[in-house]
Amino acid sequence: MRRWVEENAALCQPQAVHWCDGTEAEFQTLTQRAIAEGVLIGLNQKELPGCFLHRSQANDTARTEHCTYICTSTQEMAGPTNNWMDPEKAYSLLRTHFSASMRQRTMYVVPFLMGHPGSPLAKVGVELTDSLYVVLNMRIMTRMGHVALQELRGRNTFTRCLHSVGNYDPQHRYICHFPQDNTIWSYGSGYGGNALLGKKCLALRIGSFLGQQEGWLAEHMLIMAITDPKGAITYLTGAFPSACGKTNLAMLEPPAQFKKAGWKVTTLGDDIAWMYVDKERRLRALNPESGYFGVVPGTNRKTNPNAMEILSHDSIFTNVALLPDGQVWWEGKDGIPPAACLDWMGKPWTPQSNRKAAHPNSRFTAPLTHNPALNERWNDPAGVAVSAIILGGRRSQTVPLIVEAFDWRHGVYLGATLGSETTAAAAGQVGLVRRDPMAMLPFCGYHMGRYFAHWLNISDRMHPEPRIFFVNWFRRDENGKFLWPGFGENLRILEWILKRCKKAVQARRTPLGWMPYPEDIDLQGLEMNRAELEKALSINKEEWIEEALAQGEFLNQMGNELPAELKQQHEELLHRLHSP
Ligand code: SAT
Ligand code: MN
Repeated sequence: MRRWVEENAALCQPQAVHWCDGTEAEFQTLTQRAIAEGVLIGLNQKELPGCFLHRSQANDTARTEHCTYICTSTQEMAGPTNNWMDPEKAYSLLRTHFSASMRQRTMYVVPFLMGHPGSPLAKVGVELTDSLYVVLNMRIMTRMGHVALQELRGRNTFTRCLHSVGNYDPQHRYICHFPQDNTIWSYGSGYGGNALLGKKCLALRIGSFLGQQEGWLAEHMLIMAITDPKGAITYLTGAFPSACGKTNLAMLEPPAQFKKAGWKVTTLGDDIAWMYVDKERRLRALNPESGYFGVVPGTNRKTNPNAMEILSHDSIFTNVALLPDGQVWWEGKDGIPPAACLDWMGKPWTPQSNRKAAHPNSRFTAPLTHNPALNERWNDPAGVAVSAIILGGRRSQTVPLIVEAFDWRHGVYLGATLGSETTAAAAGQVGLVRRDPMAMLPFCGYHMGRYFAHWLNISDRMHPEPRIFFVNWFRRDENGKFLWPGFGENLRILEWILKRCKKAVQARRTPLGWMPYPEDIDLQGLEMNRAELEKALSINKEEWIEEALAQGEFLNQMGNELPAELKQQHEELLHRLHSP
């Protein structure tokens, strides 16, 4: 590792090299340095103790998927859904960019651990970066410093992560993954998913590649626990594309009468799940991260009270608006908009300004332990046994509120064909339906067809398999009104899921899968009647034949790597849709 650091220091030519130890004292020192360098702005320490604001470059506010590459020895290994670059070409191109890129800057050496100390699944990475913002965020999002070096002892490998913001030029931005070398080189961006290399780059792209070889799953999933009034705890994981409410679902606050009856929801993770099959043949999930990097806009006491608590102290805000009194504001916060503030770029803003004050992809970074509803097993290296997997997308039409897969294979088909409208979490147009299998389209580090096969195969080792469900909280009526209230009320759907897991409720067979009888969803206390629920659950066959054809077209891109089982699932779906 030392040799590798020296080599890269010789390449990037920083004026200093700082080895991070991950201590609180170091965090304080580096925070002060970040303020002095203008990387962080101190906030009102009375109202928001330990909180700071970071404003990114205006052109560096989201993941840039078109600059993200999987650099495997053949293009075929990366598959049809990834950008590919020849590794030699990528190394040589990026070497020219990294060359002297840290002149007059400090290179921070950030050892970090994804997963729990002592866990066989845990992975050690070392990120070399010239961004203090990255260092401070890595300290929250990963187990950083001494603990990672400790883990490195006795291992023969670590993920080599090299990062420089360069001059933030989007024309020269590259997020390159070399899974065969266990290496990540990221240049030209300081944004979370592009620059905190433990997160999407290691825990998902490199992770999924390793998972396929080693027989486990690295997934873009939340992990949550639901305690019912009898005290029984059920663990669920859930895959949703970025900015589709994963964090809100993971931290769900039960509606008042559910709370009174004894329902409780606790969180293990809000973004990434590593899952493996244990000796008892059960699927177990753990969260390799140690913090949240959550979307801020829309967060308030009603939509996510736990997140409001989490970000109320010792957290880093990115690209929110700054109030005159040193507090922060964003669209969808409780209360009325401020008369005046500084927007996410630091420009004066009033409600009359014809633009958002906070960036739609503005974020907070805070430790897991801030969460008042943190599940007590969050730090258990064995993870938790998963009873159900929930998949979902953002679809204003066509896709019903809830469907249960007939079996594991059908569930894999539902995941493989998941469609969702694009959001501000990635650069590009917002609101277009795109296929995002298992919400992993931007994060799968190898051929997507082989990833489907891996999902199908892993069930051979499981007994029983978790049940798989598909939800859509975002369906709207002809006037554009949401058909389902969402947020805490989603527990009403989760309750049905739990009953299905316990075989405590019947379901009706539909062409799409098992669906609830409307009377089995508890609507008490909602301003919503059965007819409206039926609308949220309705299936329009014509729309669905079109949808199924679009799914088939997407699957065909996998060519010879499309597992025969999924082809068959597709044909069976069409057959069911065409049956009277
Ligand atoms: O990629 S990030 O981790 O920054 C956020 C997301 O898109 O899920
Ligand atoms: Mn995510």
